[in-house]
Formats: sequence, C-alpha cells, structure tokens
Amino acid sequence: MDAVETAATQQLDPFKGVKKVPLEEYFTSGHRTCQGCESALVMKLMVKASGPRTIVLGSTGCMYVANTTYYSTSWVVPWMHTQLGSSGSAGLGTSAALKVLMRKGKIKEEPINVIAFCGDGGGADMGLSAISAALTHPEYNFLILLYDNESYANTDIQLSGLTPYGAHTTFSPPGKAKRIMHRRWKKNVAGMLAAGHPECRYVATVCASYAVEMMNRVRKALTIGGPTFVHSLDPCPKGWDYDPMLSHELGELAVNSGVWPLYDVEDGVLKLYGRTRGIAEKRSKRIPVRDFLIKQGRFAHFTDDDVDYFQHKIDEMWTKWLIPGIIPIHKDLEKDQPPA
Ligand SMILES: Cc1ncc(C[n+]2csc(CCOP(=O)(O)OP(=O)(O)O)c2C)c(N)n1
Ligand code: SF4
Ligand SMILES: [Mg+2]
Repeated sequence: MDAVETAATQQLDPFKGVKKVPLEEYFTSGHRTCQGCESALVMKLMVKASGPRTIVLGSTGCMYVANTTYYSTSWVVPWMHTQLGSSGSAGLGTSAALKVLMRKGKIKEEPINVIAFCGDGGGADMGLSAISAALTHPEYNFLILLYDNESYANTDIQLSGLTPYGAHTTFSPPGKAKRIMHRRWKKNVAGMLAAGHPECRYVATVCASYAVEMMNRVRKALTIGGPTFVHSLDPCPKGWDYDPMLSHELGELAVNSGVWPLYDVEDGVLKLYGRTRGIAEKRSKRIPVRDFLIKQGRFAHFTDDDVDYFQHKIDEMWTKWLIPGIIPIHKDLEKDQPPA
C-alpha cells in the first residue's frame, strides 16, 4: 500500500535542560490575562518550543480575547482567531492550504508549524468532533493544543466537561439544600483521543509547572508530523480561586497527587513520564489529594467526606485501571463485577 504523502516537518530536537532553551520570545508583552495565568505561560512556552516559523490559530476563549485586545497583541508569529468549536477544522484547513500553496509554487517550500489551540470548553465540549475528524487525516501536519483551565473561563467560569467533581462554578454554586452541584467526573480527553485515532501518531498530557518537559512534548508532536494532540492542565487563579502566586505550585500538586497523570502515546506506545512515572514505579509517593484541593476556593465547601470521595476516585484510577489514570478499563473484571 502507498504511504500517505505528507509535507516535511521541522526536526525539533528536545531541549536538554533549561539552559538550552532559547531566549527569544514569540508570545510577549501586551496581553491582558490575569496575574498568574498559567494558560498564558502555556502559550509562551508552546511557541517558544515551536520557534519563529509557526502559525498559531486560536479558538475563542481567554487565550483569544485577552491576547488580542483591540489593536494590540502579544503574538509575534502569525496568528488567527477561529470559532469556538473549530480548532480541529482550522488546524486541518491551514495545513492543507499551506500544502497547496507550496505545491503551486505560490510560497516557498519549507516546513511551517501549524498549531491550533483551544480551551476545554472549545475543545473538549464544543469542538470535540472537529478535533476527532482532524485526527483522522495523516496527510496534514498540525498540532492541536488543548489548554485546560477547567471551565469556560472567559465568560465567567461556567462548568465544562473538564471541570472537576464538586467544583464551585457559576453554573454549580454550592447551596444550603445541595452542597455538591456538579457530580460528574472529568472526561478523559487525551486517553480517548489516543485510543480512538489510529492515524494520530502522537498524543501527550503536559503541565507547564514542568516547563522543559512540556516544551519537549510540543517539539516531539511537531517533529513527528501528521495531526497530533497535546492536553495541558492549567491552573487558573480566577476560576480555581487562589492567590496567583500559587499557580506553579498548584500544577505540581495536581501531578504529584496523581490527579493529572503525565504521559505520551507515540505510535501506539504509551509511556508515563516525569513525576507520574516516579509514582507508578514507586520511586515517589502520591501526595494526598487534600493538599491540592485545600488551596483552591472552588473546593472551599468540601466536607471531609467530599475530600475522601475525591481521594477514593483518584486511588481507583491508580489501582484499578488498566493503565494508571489513563485507561479506565478495570484490571480484574471478575472481581469488579457488581453483585448479580
Ligand atoms: C458558538 C459560541 N458559543 C458561545 C460563545 C461565547 N464564548 C466565548 S469564549 C467562551 C468560553 C470558552 O471556554 P474555553 O474554551 O474553556 O476557553 P477559556 O475561556 O476557558 O479560556 C464562550 C462560551 C462563543 N464565542 N461562540
Ligand atoms: S480567567 Fe483564568 S485562564 Fe482566563 S485569563 Fe484569567 S487566569 Fe487566565
Ligand atoms: Mg476553559
């Protein structure tokens, strides 16, 4: 069978330590995100990792609105806004357009990185089908980066499919009659996309608290080519309700408590990395989930029972799942069957 014809990608080798990271910035001053906004840091690191020959496309949300306020922008590379649910379509369309322009000789033939970002609302809820469709096209090179601040933040913190259990949002305020308004568990987007898209050669989860590891996942995705997907968990001082100086620490707590496992799936092979790998290999201990929850006002209404429930769910993810935190198929099917 003929191999699919793809355009060349840039060879972006991993940064071997923080001292090897270039000083040049392609997302710079002039944005109006909140103090301590981790998603803004993700934008900065993402495009630092990809370099100057990059086109960034962004769906509606904080990272569109706050980064392109009337007549000003912090983007140094070419950038375009796209509709809330269409990061998948925008990434695919832009990559296809570049390919055609190069084939017709209208622009120079060279590898250009295409990155389409989306929030959890735009990516995991509204735009999931467009992302899924985009990931079935191996002939086009582009990366979809989902920055997950766990709410529709830009429109004042509404609940999304990635908002964690029990969190206080404007759609799930705790009340006297009902303390926990949001009872659904967070969707497993990276796992679902990796498992269901055999044409997609690379899927990863990242956290900007581990910046070099995060940038290297972006570089890997862009080097490997075809449609790729990276999911980043981003502490958001406004929506998570904490002091902005704690953003970095909250990212670390999410990873070290096992709430946010770090892994990548390359050509169907899954590898845990960083702290997550240390936990899985029992070199370091998972810290209590309470340490992560207690720092955030969105969980301030939690009782001990609520914290225990959250911990129980995370423990289950680590002990019962086929792959810790990633593949929610129980290991021991017989034992886990409900009573007849
Ligand atoms: C089709 C559509 N519906 C609703 C909106 C209003 N809207 C703009 S930004 C936004 C929130 C997006 O949330 P998310 O994708 O998580 O990004 P965040 O704001 O959290 O960065 C909404 C609902 C819109 N722009 N388009
Ligand atoms: S609301 Fe959250 S994601 Fe939006 S700019 Fe503020 S800190 Fe960043
Ligand atoms: Mg969001």
